[in-house]
This record gives sequence, C-alpha cells and structure tokens, in this order.
Amino acid sequence: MVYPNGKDPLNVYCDMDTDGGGWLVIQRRRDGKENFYRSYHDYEVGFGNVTDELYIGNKNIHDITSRCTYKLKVILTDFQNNTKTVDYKSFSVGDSQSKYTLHVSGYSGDAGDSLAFDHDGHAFSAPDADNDGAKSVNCAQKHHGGYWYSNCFKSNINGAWGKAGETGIIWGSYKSWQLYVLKETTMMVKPVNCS
Ligand SMILES: [Ca+2]
Repeated sequence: MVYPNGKDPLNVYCDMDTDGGGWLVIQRRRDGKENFYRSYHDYEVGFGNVTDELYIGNKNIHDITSRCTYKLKVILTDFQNNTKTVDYKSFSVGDSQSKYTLHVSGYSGDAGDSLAFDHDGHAFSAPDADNDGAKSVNCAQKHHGGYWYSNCFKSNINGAWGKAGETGIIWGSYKSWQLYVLKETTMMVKPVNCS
C-alpha cells in the first residue's frame, strides 16, 4: 500500500527481486487479457489488476514521482522469451494541467533508448485525447494505445497485445515493428533520494 497524494491509499505491486528490490510496478503486459485501448480518463485513473496486467494511472504516477527523484526500469520480453532491460536515471510525469507530460532521461541498458529519445517532453494522448506531436493524425487511434506520442512513436508498449505491425507492443530499438512485437512489458519505478 502506498499513499500517492498523501492521503488516499493505493494498492500496488512491489517487485522485491529485481535489481535490489523495492520497485513499484506502474505498467505490466503479459498475455493480452486486459484491454489497453482505453480513454484518457481510464489512463488517468488507472485500470487492470495489481498482480497482473495493469496501468496504475497517470494521476498516481504524477503523485508518486513528484515527491522525489525516481528512476525507471522497463523490462521487455519477446515471443521467443528473450528479455532485455532498459533503465533511466530520472523519470517523472507532470500534473493534469501539463496533460501528464513525460520527463525521462539518463538511459542505460541493452534494448536501446526508445523512450527518452522521441517521447521526452510530450503530453499523454489517448484515443479520445489527441495531445501528440503529429498534426495530421491521431497517433493513439492509429497505433491503438495511450502513450506520450510524438510524431508518432519510437516505442508503443501500451499498444494492442499480440498484434503484428504498427498497432502492436513495440520498443523500436529492440525489435523493429516491421518484424516483431513484444509479449511482455513491465515499467517500474524506485525512489533515488527521498527525504
Ligand atoms: Ca495528432
């Protein structure tokens, strides 16, 4: 249990095994049982199952990551069960007025940077909220997810599960969308220096 805004409890999953433990899971894909083609409001408040597929919600991510510096880990598994990991030294999401703008930097890992590059500084878009960097298209509708779309993406890990092509679950620097989509993803955060 955590209290993202200081008062309302939120049931969360903490990964105590990976990289020293203490990682709070904010996004997880596994087998496609949860629908990720959802409204801006759903992405704002969160959806899914805390021990299974979920998105914890942009409001919660903002409340958590605005309290101190957080780092981000993204774990990516393909359909051949190869897993790669990406780390960012700093990760936060802005408030509702900023449309939950992404702030992420400090890449390391073995899957390549497909988040800070291209997505940093972009507002959050969903099928019913086009806040992306593409004038002529609605990226969230075109690529079937809710995300910090630019013009439109380098990664698309809230895309459609099990779908080949550009609506699928993609981390471009790991596997090109023309060839592969991913099976499992986890985004998780951990405080760096909380006073
Ligand atoms: Ca657009």
